[in-house]
Amino acid sequence: MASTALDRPVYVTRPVIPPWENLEAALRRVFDSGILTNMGPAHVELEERLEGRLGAGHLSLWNNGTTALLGALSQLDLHDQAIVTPFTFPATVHALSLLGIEPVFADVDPHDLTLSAESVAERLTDRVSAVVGTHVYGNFCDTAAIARLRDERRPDLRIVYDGAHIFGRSGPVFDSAEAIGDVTMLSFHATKLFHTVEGGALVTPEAAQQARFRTARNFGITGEESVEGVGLNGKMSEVHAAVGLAVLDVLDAEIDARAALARQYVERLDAVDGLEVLSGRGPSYQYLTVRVRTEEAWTRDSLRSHLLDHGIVSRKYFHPLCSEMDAYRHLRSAADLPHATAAARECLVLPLYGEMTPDLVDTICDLVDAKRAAA
Ligand code: T4K
Repeated sequence: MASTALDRPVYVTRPVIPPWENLEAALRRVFDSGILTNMGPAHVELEERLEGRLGAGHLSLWNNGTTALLGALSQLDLHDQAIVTPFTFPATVHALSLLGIEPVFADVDPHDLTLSAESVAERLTDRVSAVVGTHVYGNFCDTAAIARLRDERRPDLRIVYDGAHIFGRSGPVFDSAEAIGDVTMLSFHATKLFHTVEGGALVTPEAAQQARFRTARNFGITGEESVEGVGLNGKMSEVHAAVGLAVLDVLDAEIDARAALARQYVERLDAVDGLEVLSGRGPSYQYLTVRVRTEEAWTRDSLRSHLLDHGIVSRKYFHPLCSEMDAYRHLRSAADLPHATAAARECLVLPLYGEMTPDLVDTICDLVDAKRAAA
């Protein structure tokens, strides 16, 4: 067994920190220019460079993923209800609630844990104005099936994706406009593979919609004396954009480092009886997720505690389900979500970040092996 004497807790992730000289130069350019926010040169450059990596769609930068989602939903003429996955970060459902849209939970696909198109079909009534799915651990929802459902049953239905985890894939983010839906939100939080410390973006297939989102993130202002519609302050500062540019310069190196570590993890963990490896085979290297089914002789929680005893801080993304949270558990749709409920009890995200050493991955895998052997 590799040494388990760690000099600090090992967290589920560590932010990508570009070389200090690069950061310093990027920040110096911002402060020397005197333009600190309101879509300055760093912001413009970052939007262009990020859009260049998308493969499809038009991008607007925002100050975090949650505001971006809120801004997007506010521009889609939603009313009454939206079908949403419960297996997501609270921000996805909160954004609907904050706009007065009642969430209707649908179950997830038992294999990739994204919103199940079948379950959406069962809950689709005239009261539903949107479907909001989350791409989980870098796996996309079945965007084609959800688009088919809209085309066949409700051409007016809005399709929104929470893609907080999907930027920073090797290769383009989207392979078609359909994969974007009406809009996809991205998060650039410090814990994401690509980050701007705090930040986010909206991607939409239409340039006209991109323009509407850009207006909405700046209070609805369209000119010195004109304000169109209702908007908010969703602008990313020049400081955050400059950090993003420096992170972008080292992003491919980070992806390569994580891909190598993930290969090592997958090779070792695939051999562990009663453990499924859910992510880590690319093209996304945001998370390395494993699953221990409740019928096994060991549990996800006992594995988490064992790792924690040895200084390894894994995370239960996403637990609790949003449908189990105080704000939502009273809803009728919060019951009877068997696949999401199982996922929330069985999934564990293990540390994955470029700075990790192969020895550390071996140590973690040894701990998993030891826990399994003791079960
Ligand atoms: N939708 C989905 C599906 C999301 O996952 C998220 C965010 C959103 C929407 C909302 O997007 P944003 O509005 O945030 O852009 C973290 C992040 O705060 C959150 O952004 C992220 N999802 C979520 C999955 O993870 P916590 O509560 O787990 O964060 P925290 O502080 O416990 O960080 C996790 C670990 O990362 C820590 O144990 C240590 C390490 N860490 C963290 C930070 C912030 C660092 O090493 N350095 C750092 O600066 O939510």
